[in-house]
Amino acid sequence: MKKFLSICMLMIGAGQVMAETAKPNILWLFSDDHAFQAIGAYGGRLESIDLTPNIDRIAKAGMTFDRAYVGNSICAPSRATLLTGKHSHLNGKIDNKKGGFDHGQQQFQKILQQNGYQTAMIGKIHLDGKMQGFDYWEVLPGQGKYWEPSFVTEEGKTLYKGEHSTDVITKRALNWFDNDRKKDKPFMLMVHYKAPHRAWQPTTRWKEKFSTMTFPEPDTLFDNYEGRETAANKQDMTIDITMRMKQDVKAEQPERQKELEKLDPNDKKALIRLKYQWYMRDYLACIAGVDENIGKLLDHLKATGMDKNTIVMYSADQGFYLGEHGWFDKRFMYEESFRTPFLANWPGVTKPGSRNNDMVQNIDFAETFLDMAGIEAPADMQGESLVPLLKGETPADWRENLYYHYYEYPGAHSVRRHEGVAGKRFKLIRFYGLDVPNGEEWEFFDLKNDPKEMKSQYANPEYAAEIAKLKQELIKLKEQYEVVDIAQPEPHKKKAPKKK
Ligand code: SGN
Ligand code: CA
Repeated sequence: MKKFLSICMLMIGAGQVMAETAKPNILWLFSDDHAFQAIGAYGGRLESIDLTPNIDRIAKAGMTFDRAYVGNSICAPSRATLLTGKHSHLNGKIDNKKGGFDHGQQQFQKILQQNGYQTAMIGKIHLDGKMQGFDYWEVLPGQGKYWEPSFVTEEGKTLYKGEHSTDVITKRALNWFDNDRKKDKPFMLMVHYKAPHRAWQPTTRWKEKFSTMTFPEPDTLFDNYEGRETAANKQDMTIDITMRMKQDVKAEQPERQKELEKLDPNDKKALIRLKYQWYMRDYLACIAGVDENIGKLLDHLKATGMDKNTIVMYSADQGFYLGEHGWFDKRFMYEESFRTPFLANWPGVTKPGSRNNDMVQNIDFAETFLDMAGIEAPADMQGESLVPLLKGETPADWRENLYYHYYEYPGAHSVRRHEGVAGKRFKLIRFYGLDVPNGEEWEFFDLKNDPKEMKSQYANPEYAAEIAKLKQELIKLKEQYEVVDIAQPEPHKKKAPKKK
């Protein structure tokens, strides 16, 4: 009996040690173009529709980051930064064009894998070529399709007939949990949704739910870009001109035709308003689908008890304009696209319902994952671990400013190349290169007095000292991040008209 008891004691003791030292699992949930304005936990003008009850579960159980940003607000570059912990100029993926990303380079998942983690990636990654460092990967080719998506795996292609990508991605993740997960290892599973990317094609069940709803407009829907003529005024991403009646807002649908018929044909603003409503219905319905599916994954964690030792995080590749400045799309260093949602629940570590207001950036994610697993990050990763922040212990010398650089010009939506530096209150942007008068133009914003960034104060002498400070900071950050000049491609040549 004595012997039996002592064996039991030993086993209990070993169990405790195991529980204390067991490395956490990581479930990383990611979507494409999800604006923070469209997440319940972030409040704002869409809060009352209770759009994201499941993403909000992460917020309620964990920490919501109010100042999470990207370094280059566009899809493939953002994902390359996520995996490498490096800004675009160092990981090679500066824009969405094919190529540029060397899968052979160092990435956090390779290091996790070498340190005993089982790693998997399911969904959109937008980096052509074979993934490395994942025990299992199943990714959409390029942008992928909303309906009947095909996926690329190590073995070849799989096709999901008659299904919606959001549902398939979740189903594949659940299948991975049931059939592939090695219970003797901690895991890192990345689930990357294609939604709510343009052209906003929700599942039928969610489309119907949103089909008659109306949503508040942003104050800046009719921005005239005064004082921001070079870039903001010259882009190609307005609801008015760029948003297509057919492919984007599907105006041919009978119920939309009826709404269209009611408009005064001379009222240009009324059409913009209606397009905004149609856009919001489809975009938000896509998000409702993502949220519903995230609910399934969270429920699965709970039902299996994995929730106790699994860190769950939600983010997106960048923010998005929901009509602010009259736009959709992203790319600019203005808040709506520079910022990205980021919420994290680390059971027993993050304080339930807590908020973080520190300047964090997507260069930080890779090092954070490694730190969570107790692994030291390689010296050439450029971010900082967010683990102390998640513990509620922001270091006293935490960074005050972030560096940003957008490259894809000439390119879709015609946003001029720009780089910049942003602190909590002030933001300095330098547009440069092709189609920027005299090759360079600066903007400066005071976010405290002008949170919607409607007036550049660059020429205002009252801000001269702050501007000079941020210019110095820009030089400093460029040195710190080892920024190199990257040649800009030639402008698109206009095709010569055909001779008759
Ligand atoms: C497509 C979209 C653009 C979008 C880019 C990049 N046009 O080209 O609106 O900016 O992708 O998006 S569409 O007609 O194909 O919808 S990203 O998320 O991959 O960066
Ligand atoms: Ca994107």
